Amino acid sequence: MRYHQVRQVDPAVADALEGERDRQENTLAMIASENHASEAVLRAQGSELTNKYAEGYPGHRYYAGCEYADTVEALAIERAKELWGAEHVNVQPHSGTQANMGVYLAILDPGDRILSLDLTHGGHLSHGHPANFAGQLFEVEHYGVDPETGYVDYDDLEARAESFEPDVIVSGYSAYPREVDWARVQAVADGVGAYHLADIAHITGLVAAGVHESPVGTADFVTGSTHKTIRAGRGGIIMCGEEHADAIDTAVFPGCQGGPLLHNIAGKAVGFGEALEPSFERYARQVVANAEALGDRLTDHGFSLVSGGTDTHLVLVDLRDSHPETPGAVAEAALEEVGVVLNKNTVPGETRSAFDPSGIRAGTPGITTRGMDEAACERVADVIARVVDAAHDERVTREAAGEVEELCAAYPLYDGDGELTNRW
Ligand code: DSN
Repeated sequence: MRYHQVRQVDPAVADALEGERDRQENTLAMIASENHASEAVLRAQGSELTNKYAEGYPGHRYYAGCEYADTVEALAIERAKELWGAEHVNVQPHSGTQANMGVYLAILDPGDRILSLDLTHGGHLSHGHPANFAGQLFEVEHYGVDPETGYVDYDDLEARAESFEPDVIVSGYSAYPREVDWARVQAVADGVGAYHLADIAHITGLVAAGVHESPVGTADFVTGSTHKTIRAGRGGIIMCGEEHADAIDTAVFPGCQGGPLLHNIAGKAVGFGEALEPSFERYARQVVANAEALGDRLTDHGFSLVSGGTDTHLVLVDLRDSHPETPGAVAEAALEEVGVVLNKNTVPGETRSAFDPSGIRAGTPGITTRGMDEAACERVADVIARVVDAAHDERVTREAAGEVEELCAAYPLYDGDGELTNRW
């Protein structure tokens, strides 16, 4: 039993942990921000570093006993520099949102201005939504995607930058299926004297593998999360040029965080090491090939994809034309019932609401980690189409659940030794 030590002291939690492992093994994780970390990453995250306080940075800590904490954090930084080619890296942010908070704190004062993509067009809460600290502390204006093409409207971005005069322009998105023109955003930022923050939370792995162009070296600041496409320990990261190093480090600690989560940083170090292996590039390329195959097949089934397709790890489906009676939440629930776990999502020009949106977002990082290829993704698209077409038909649901069970058995998440069976 994997969690026998937990079970001895806490059977209720052990049940939930075993249940979660089974859930991940027996369903298709298609929430675009999720992935499956290796056993080595999980072990590192569950290590004794959980117990250690190490405020400060390697070689400059406030407490004693930090020699191993220093080793782990220095390794994570060194490997991140190799993966993304950044001059300066801070691996302490507890999440992607904390990473963004660190950058804002380093460069903005309350009341300063952020220009970012609208949340319903694919942006993120931490880019200035009124319910988030970023929207509450700063003045925020949004640019959008072109309603016809679904691509970022860079002319709109430029026009708004000129009239709004932001202090920072945020690029990089959470539900945007296309590559971003970092150089174009940087040129706009330079033109209005703003900083450029590129948030690559979703595509850290694609950028590290060279599958997507990198904003590192172009944008002033690059933030990301470390557990999505990059598949390392859970948390965030900030990258920047040497000239901003002190401001960023001070903003993260003591600015907006206390002691770093060294156990998570150990997971980051291990995952970054894995991503430096040549196989990771094959994996990242397959993630995108799988998303394209998924999207093409969904299009064949009559679904409408925002921007008409994808260059990334995700597809964003606008259900309004093909399934006007099926909001995203209904599709999400019906698919969860058959073992396809994805999320309802707003779409550009949303006509419902954030809590009852018109679309679904499906990602391929997780199913690619379990070894799926384009043919398997087409089968998944067939399942999605059948279930969304007939969300309340029990016979369809039963058959689709059987198909998902077959797919999970054909592409098991773990081998007999409990290691990921990632075949890329
Ligand atoms: N919750 C993540 C996502 O799904 O995009 C971002 O923080």
